Amino acid sequence: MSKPKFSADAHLQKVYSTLIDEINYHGNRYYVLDDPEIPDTEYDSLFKTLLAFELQYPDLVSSNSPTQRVGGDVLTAFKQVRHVIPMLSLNNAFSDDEVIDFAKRINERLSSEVQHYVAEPKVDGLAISLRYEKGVLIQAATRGDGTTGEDVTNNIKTIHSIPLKIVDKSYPSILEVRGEVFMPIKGFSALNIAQKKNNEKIFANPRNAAAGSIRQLDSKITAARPLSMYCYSLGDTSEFELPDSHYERLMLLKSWGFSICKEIEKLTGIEECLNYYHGLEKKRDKLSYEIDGVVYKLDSIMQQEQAGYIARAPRWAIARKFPAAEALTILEGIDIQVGRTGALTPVARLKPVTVAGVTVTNATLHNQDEIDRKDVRAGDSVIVRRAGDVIPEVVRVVLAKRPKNTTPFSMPENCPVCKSDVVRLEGESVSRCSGGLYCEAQRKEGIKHFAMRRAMDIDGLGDKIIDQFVDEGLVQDVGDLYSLKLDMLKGLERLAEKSAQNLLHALENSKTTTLARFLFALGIREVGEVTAQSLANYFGGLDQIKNATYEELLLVDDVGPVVANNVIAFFKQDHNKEVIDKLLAAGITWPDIVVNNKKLALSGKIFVITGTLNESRDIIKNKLRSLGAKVTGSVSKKTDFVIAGAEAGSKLQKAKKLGLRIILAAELNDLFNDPERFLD
Ligand code: JCF
Repeated sequence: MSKPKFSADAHLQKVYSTLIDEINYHGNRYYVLDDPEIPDTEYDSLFKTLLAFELQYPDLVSSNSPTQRVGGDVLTAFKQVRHVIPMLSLNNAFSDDEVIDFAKRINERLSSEVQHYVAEPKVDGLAISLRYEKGVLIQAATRGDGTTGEDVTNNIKTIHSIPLKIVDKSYPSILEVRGEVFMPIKGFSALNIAQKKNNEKIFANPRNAAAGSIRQLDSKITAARPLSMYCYSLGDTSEFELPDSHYERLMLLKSWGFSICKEIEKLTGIEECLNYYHGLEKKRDKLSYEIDGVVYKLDSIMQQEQAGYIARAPRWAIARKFPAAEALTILEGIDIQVGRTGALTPVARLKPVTVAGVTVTNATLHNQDEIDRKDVRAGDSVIVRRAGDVIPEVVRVVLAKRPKNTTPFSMPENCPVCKSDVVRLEGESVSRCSGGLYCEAQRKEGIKHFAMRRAMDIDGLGDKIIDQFVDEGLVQDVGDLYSLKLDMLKGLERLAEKSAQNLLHALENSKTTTLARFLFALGIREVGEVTAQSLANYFGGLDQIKNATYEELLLVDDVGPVVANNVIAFFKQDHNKEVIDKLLAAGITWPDIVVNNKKLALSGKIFVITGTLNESRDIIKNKLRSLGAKVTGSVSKKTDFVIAGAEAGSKLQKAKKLGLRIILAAELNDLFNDPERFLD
């Protein structure tokens, strides 16, 4: 028998990985299962051994070693991450009846009575998607707009309850796990005490603290924050036999080392779901983390797929929200805000009051009709309500406390900023300033929108600075921003030389963007981030969008007649054309989307999907789009590829006639794993 060859390297590697596995095992018992097997001192001693080992053999240090959770390089910005499968939002229900309606709708849609639901607390944090390849955490991203988020991998790695590596033997080689990152209440209180002592920002609530900790360019700061994560679903996965039950999938995640909320239950019938909510309502104060309701999901994945989606939310799930917190205060006056599109919004100026831990000084009154309906007047005592991150609102007036001599409110006839006429169209509830870009308020708001993080992301160009630029006549519209020079900024209040330099730098950086962000930044009416992304995906270039006809625009996902008309009207206006030309001349560009430093393999390729496929069309479409491809509905000479499922009909015939490249269902996996092979 031949002796095995002795290799010092292999031996050291083995010692090292055994030690890592042991520490990970105990870390999981402590941080995830909350059931440690060994005393803390012993854990610390194992950890010290690992540190000593790594000090001696620095070449062996692995990025998934538990010592690498401490945070590292300081970033200058977050990279963008395109989600292969979009991160969904949830529809809300505010009463038992609305939950019962949800069940009825589902039963009707599936033509059978749904038996099993899974209920879980709706944790108040921020949604994160973790991507594992071959069991190793390689990327973590925020939800962003659901389609594109930010790469926060370094920060997420500092969270102890998130495995850096999956220990179990059997898992899909590509695995995305989604969940909520949150800050436990105790940790939040301790953090705020420390922040106060160090004269640092105090966080309003655990959710803000969690979000602020994750959006940190310096991961060492994140590492010092007490964060945790509960996982609640899967995203993209490679071929793997997964159970058909959502509950079983969660248990599988748990066995892989992920943290699952202990309160999650599999329930039978909608009655049990209602009881679960009322039980949790009682338990709410005893939980160690903040929740704002309950999430119900159909347990059967097959039924989930049958139920499908509406826009960005699944039909197979609903969030039952706890009632929002309310407080009594005095409405001192009603101010008018002028928005980007000239809409006038009445805003209640309130005597400051604390609602669920947050000081509220303003509340929206929406519009004249709302004010009339509630009969809100200056001087009234009012109940204000604040739910999660929505703008506080005035619920009602306490008439018994109304002082004498109040008068009903009515919208001004002239814009409070530019004095132009205020108009209110037939059948509309909004009053608008007719001043357009003559109105300073509208111009300022347009620039603020442009600079927003989710738009051009111009760091340091805050509201106050924008007000100053417009007031001083330095900037008329967004096109002027890129002509700002250091000497023009000298002597401005709030802008020391260093900040001015940083701002010019940020402006320069913002020039490289994406088409979707640029479109969104332009502020076309009703073109939000999602619509901007759809337009960018569909048309691929600005010129194509500029020249698109009404009919073409209607072909885009979630573009209806109103948006189509707004887009056309926007690009028709000479002023807008000039601004766009100025911006492009200043050097604004959107390179092909690059993911993990690779140009997207299917960039610019046009696909048509036909016939029945194993995976849902939406998923396939998203996978194609995440590789840069465009998916259209009809086959033409311009089409590059046709994906043909079972029973493909006329489109396949046409594709064959045109001699197009046809991809069969069986080839789809190859296409997604190695798209380059399909490009000759
Ligand atoms: O805990 C949450 N905030 C939460 C958010 C839980 C869930 O199960 C969710 C969610 C958002 C979307 N599920 C989806 C699909």
